[in-house]
Amino acid sequence: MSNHQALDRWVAQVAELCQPDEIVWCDGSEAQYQEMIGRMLATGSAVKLSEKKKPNSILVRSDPADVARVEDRTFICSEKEEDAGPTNNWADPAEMKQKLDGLFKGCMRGRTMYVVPFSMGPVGSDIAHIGVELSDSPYVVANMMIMTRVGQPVLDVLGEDGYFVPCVHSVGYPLVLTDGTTRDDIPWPCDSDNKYITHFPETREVWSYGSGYGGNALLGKKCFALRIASVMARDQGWMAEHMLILKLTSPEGAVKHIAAAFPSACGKTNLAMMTPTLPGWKVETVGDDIAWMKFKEDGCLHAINPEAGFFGVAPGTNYKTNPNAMESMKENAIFTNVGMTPDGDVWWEDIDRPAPDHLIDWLGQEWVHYDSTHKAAHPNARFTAPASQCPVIADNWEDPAGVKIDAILFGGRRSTGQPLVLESFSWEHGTFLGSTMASQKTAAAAGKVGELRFDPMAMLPFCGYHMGDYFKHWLDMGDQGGDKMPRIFYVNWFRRAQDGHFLWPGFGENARVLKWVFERCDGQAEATQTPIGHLPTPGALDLSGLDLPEEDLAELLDVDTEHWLQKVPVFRKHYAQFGAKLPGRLADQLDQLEQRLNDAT
Ligand code: O2Y
Ligand code: MN
Repeated sequence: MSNHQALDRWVAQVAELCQPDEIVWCDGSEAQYQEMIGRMLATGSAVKLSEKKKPNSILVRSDPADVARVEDRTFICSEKEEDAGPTNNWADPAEMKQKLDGLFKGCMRGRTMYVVPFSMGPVGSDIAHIGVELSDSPYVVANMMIMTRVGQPVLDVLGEDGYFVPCVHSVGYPLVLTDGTTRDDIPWPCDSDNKYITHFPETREVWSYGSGYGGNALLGKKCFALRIASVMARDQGWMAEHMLILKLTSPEGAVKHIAAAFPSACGKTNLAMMTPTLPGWKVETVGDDIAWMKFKEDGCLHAINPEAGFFGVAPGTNYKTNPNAMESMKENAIFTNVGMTPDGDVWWEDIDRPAPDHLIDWLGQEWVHYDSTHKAAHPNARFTAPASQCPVIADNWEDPAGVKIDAILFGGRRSTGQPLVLESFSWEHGTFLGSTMASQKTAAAAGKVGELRFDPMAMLPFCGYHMGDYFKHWLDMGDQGGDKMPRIFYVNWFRRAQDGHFLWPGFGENARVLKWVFERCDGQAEATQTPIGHLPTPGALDLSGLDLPEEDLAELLDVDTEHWLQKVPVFRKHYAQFGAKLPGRLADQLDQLEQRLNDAT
């Protein structure tokens, strides 16, 4: 029970529907975290890792049918279909509520319903917002305790009548069936044929059924902090974005904060924790996935990371690609769907040590290195780790006032055409760049590898309303902020030469691009105007100590007019789907691009 009558009433209503055996309120304490781990160990949901190798850490293996976010089972249930727009699955809210009523009825029989009051952002920050997740999964509770701020301090801020976003989650595997028969629990309960990840933008609710995994079940993350928050942000005049936030310090000690939107699986966590190769430059992490930005008294946008942990992809993460992520998960971590070595440690593909002769793979089966035909870890295997354990976490990462954002980067995977970096001509042109953002598909997403998929502002799976209205919101924000808005850049670390090699080394060398961005914000670094934006002059990028062939640099900064002219009709087709909701100013931006390209030929 809390002091908040509406909250207590809602908890009682959901309990009446789901019929759990007991209700437990989460206080956010270490003892309660250990209680969740203990419950998972007892039911076989989790395996304890070696205290020597990974202190206070567990491994969890999911059902093979429940391994990732499910975009085709994710619904925006707005009153009007047109408000969900062409990029979302829409469902009628009344019909969906009826369906959910059927699914949730009795779904927690034989289980405990946990009440998880959580703050997205530092507790009490005026950029933060509160949610309450009701879930029947100890795995979800433990993850939420790492990923968000949970417990009594949140209820204290909520007081007697504070606002919270209600989030209901069930794995959909009751232990007592309707006919009264009982069944034993299983390591990863779910209802994989009946997943529904549903959002109600008008009433700002989330109902998630059938999956226990990541973004489907940790409802503070994608469901609240992006889909519902994007609606709140539109209505209240702020921004909820799929962006990392980093703090960049120059050798002279000057600081700028940069937010960056890249599609999923394009290296956001690596950039947020990067170790610069340029002497004297420092990158520190404020957040690796989501940014909430509001105007403050100075007229500038200030951002918080609404999360408190990382839910990062394990495969490919190692001491070369991201030593700070490796250090962050050294202890007090939850690993999901990775391999387990005989000495009780974790292993995954491209970790920086060879596979032992044998291990237990993510399916829980014996895996023998020399004749293995499948991967030891699932490609979407994850680590959950507290952000406070990151060696380069910024000292101000929990500042309730947020950090002033100086620059926004857009980017994606583009093997041709897109230069290493460019700066937009204006906020409006930057909005155009974000709205036409596209990335080549990786093996992680459905579809042909290498195919270009538009992912405006990296929000395609996460915008809770019509994308055309979302573009308008960006323009409105720009109108409000005027010349105090962050500068907007577009970066591409993935351009390839004719022979297929990557032209840019990436990782710590990306600091050279960040330095140019930093200096542009101060009106210092040189740029040339091209039809697609301002590009660094050949001498403006600091390439000292980097053995980059001259022809590679030329190609990285080349603007191929023919390539871009071919893109214009592709952009027009992309824009056409937004119909009358496409802001005229963006259609004008596209016309102006075409004009500039024609003038240049
Ligand atoms: O597969 C999932 O449920 C996780 S998706 C995810 C997790 C952390 C950060 N970003 C993402 C994403 O898909 O963008
Ligand atoms: Mn993400």
